[in-house]
Amino acid sequence: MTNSNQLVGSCTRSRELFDWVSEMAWLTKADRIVWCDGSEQERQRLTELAVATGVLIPLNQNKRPGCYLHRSNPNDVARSEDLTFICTPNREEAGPTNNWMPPKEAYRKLRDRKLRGWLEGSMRGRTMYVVPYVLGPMGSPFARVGIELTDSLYVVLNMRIMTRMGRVALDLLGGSGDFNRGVHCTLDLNPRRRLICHFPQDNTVWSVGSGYGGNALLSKKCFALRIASYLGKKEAWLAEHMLILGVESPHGEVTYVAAAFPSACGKTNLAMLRPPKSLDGWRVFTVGDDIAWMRVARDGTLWAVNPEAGYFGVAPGTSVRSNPNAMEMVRRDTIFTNVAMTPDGDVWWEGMEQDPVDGMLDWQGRPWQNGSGDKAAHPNSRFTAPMRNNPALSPSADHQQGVPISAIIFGGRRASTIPLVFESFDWTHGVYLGSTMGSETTAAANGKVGVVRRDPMAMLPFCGYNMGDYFSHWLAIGGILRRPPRIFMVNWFRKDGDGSFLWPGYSENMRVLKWIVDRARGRVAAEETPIGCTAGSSESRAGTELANRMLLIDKGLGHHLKDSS
Ligand code: GTP
Ligand code: SPV
Ligand code: MN
Repeated sequence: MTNSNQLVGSCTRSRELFDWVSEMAWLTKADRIVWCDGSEQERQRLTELAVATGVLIPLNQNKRPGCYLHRSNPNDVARSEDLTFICTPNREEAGPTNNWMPPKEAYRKLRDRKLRGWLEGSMRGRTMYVVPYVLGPMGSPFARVGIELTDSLYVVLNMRIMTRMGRVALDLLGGSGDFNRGVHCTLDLNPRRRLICHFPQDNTVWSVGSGYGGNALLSKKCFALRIASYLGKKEAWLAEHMLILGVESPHGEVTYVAAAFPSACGKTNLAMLRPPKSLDGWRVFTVGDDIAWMRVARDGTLWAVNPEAGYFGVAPGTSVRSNPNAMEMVRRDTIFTNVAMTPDGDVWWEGMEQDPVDGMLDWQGRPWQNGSGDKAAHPNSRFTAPMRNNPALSPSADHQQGVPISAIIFGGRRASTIPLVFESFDWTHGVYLGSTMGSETTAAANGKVGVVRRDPMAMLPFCGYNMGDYFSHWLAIGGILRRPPRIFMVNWFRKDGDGSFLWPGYSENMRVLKWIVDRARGRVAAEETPIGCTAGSSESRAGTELANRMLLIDKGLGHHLKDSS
């Protein structure tokens, strides 16, 4: 331990960080402590170790330089909402939509010696990595420091892509004790000893028993959403499950839009959209693909930063046709999780639009037969890629103040009822639409897929406090916005009687984006209906087949309303 303690001492000027790391090392009885510096040498060293220990499988380095495959435990392939807890002194603070546990009970369960707490001695024989990271652009007044302690090499290497990780974070922290305290331990991956506990009052997250994505990369849903939403409520800002994009018109005018869709409902795809040929001259740039931190500026406008530095994106359905930018992005420096592997060491997944080749291994590493009915890639298989590799990355992605938001979009996955697009009458009505939003469940979380549930603002699994207070907070933010963004509802997922999508989606969503931008800039009229403003005559005048289809889908809703009234 002397050696590790020396290491501890030499790495931080923060007494509180030093004490906390020492305390956790003592609790978990980690054999070694490694402070991550974020350097390229470190990446190489840890990657070699991950390959040697079977954590990562090298892919074909000619085809995909710097790319690796990870196969997670088959019982650990998605977020576990039922094992995710908000631990506040009162149940009321967690609210009716969160699992709740008193902090004392959670801490006791995980660290009490007499009760053989799960973290006691949990890293014996293992290495504890200290992963310091920054959320938000470097130099931004909104940037925050987190430290994740983990015994998982996979987590370290993912965090390196997803955040600004290493020395930069310790430098930013300096002697301060203001950082998110994340403790992650893989344990034995027994689902009965799996728990993701958030302590908002302590700026702390303890996650045990899972090595998968949102359960284990504590910067993401745990800190940047659940804990940050709590901080946002206290400090008058918003932490949201939203992509951020910039739309550039043919005249070079850029409009920034934020959009909240539930997990696996199209954020990454919309954020990276490449417009269709028919809308020549329009361009979309990605600021963020999953999380937005938004503040009201002194002049009453809303500004957003993306706290992350990489994308943890859904693989299935990603193809040269649906998301060419993503396909380019994952050609290098990418960690794939639970995708299928071809005999020449490349990756494959359903919806890639490349025929599966013979001799593939499925996501569990078993020989896969085409036509067997089994999926080759897990439906929630993912890629972790640095945002720098995104050909559509916005030049504003690193702006310290973020970008000004002109429109907010809410959207769910709804086979029926909800039209393609409509606009709220005002902020309050928009908050109502977002808070009553429903969406069909997806493979991003454990449990049944395709069941409609309420998912307010796509935050049901991610709001770190009482959902009722969260709605009030949105209304209060509206009260201090002098120029509130317009709020829209979209649904790319309406189906016809045969179960086919009515709307082509993907690049064609640019048509809807264009209408939203034109509305936000006040240059196009809309039709007022009982539910909000719709793209009426103006779009049909455009006369294209798709514009008419857009209108037809909305007219479908008109009939629905008439039928039910
Ligand atoms: P998380 O990372 O879980 O938060 O998901 P996300 O919201 O970023 O979803 P993503 O863009 O990764 O899309 C999820 C799935 O929806 C993929 O299989 C996509 O192919 C599919 N999808 C995305 N956009 C569209 C669309 O416009 N139409 C249709 N039909 N499917 C879409
Ligand atoms: C989501 O489920 O919304 C994700 C993936 O973005 S995870 O990080 O696993 O939560
Ligand atoms: Mn997400």
